[in-house]
Formats: sequence, structure tokens, C-alpha cells
Amino acid sequence: WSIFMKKNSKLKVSIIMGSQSDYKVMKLAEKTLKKIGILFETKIISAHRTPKRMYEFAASAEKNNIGVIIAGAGGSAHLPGMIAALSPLPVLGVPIESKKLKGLDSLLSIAQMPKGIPVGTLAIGEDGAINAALLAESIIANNNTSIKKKLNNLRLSQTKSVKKNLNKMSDITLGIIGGGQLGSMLAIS
Ligand code: RP5
Repeated sequence: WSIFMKKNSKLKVSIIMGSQSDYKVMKLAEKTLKKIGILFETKIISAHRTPKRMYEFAASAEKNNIGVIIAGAGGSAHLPGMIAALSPLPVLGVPIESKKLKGLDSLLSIAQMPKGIPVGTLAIGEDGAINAALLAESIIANNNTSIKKKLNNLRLSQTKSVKKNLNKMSDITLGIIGGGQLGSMLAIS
């Protein structure tokens, strides 16, 4: 049991992405993991440009103490599916917004895995990157009570931050005609 606990407490999340250009979105996954204090690594791995690197990474991921893989890819986004085919670890796919189809191509490529090899698919872009990290944390929290506690606290503070009443003042536009001292004072107030 103690060996099991020791192994689990060291589990890290691996964030991989097809290109440097994906990092502006995927860095939000890093930021989310940092908040909770989860160990992670970040790598560029492309299914079509660096297939050997992809294979070597996936084949050794489990023995490298990786608990969850987050894979971001855009276009014909086969990276998460290929990684899931090569590793038994849970793979979470983040569809990156593509220039031509706004990420719909990425989303469908990742979500529409035929039965047998699952990929957990998140939303397109930044929301997906953040949620992938939160989901990875939930998976790791199953065997880590301190991570579970931190995650619960995060949700609690999120709930508390939602106001009950609307601030309707922000909907009002006030027009002031006249540029004198009185007009500018009124505008400021
Ligand atoms: C995919 O192709 C990457 O995941 C990226 O989203 C997309 C475009 O890559 P770059 O041309 O910007 O390197 O492999």
C-alpha cells in the first residue's frame, strides 16, 4: 500500500501539443495545474511531423509516472487519438482553433473516435485547455486527498464569487452634451 501511495503522490500530468503555435492556448492548462500544485511537463509532439517522437513518448509515458495526458492539436487533429491508441493512460484532447474552420475540424477529429479507443474531448480553445487541466486534476484527486481538498476549495470560491443580483447600472448609457467643466465632472461622476 505504501508503495502504491508513493507512486501515486508523484503522478504528473503531461501536456503535449502539435506545434509551438498551440502554446498560447495550452499555457492555460499549465497555469491551471500550477494553481493546484500538480506536477507537469510540457512538450511539442506532432503526430505527422514527429511520429517517432510521438511513439517513444506514448510507449514510455506510464513508466515515466505520468497519470494523465493532455493533448492539444489543431486541424486534422489526430495527436490525441494516436496517443490514446499507444498508451493505456487517460488522454484528454483539446481542439485548437484552426484558421480555416475555427477549430470545428479539430473538435470533430478528436471527438469522433470510433469505439475501442476513447479520448476525452474538451471545448475548443482556451476553455478546453483550462477544463482539460481541471479534469486531469479530478482524475489524479481520486488517489490524492490533498489535491481533492484543493479542488473542492477552488470550486467553493468560484461559487462564492458569483453574485446573486445583477449590476444593472452597467447597461445604462448616459449621453452628456457640452464639453465644459460641468459636463466633464458629470461624465467622471
Ligand atoms: C497541428 O497543426 C498543430 O497542432 C497546430 O494546431 C496546427 C498548425 O501548426 P503550425 O503550422 O502552426 O505549426 O499540427
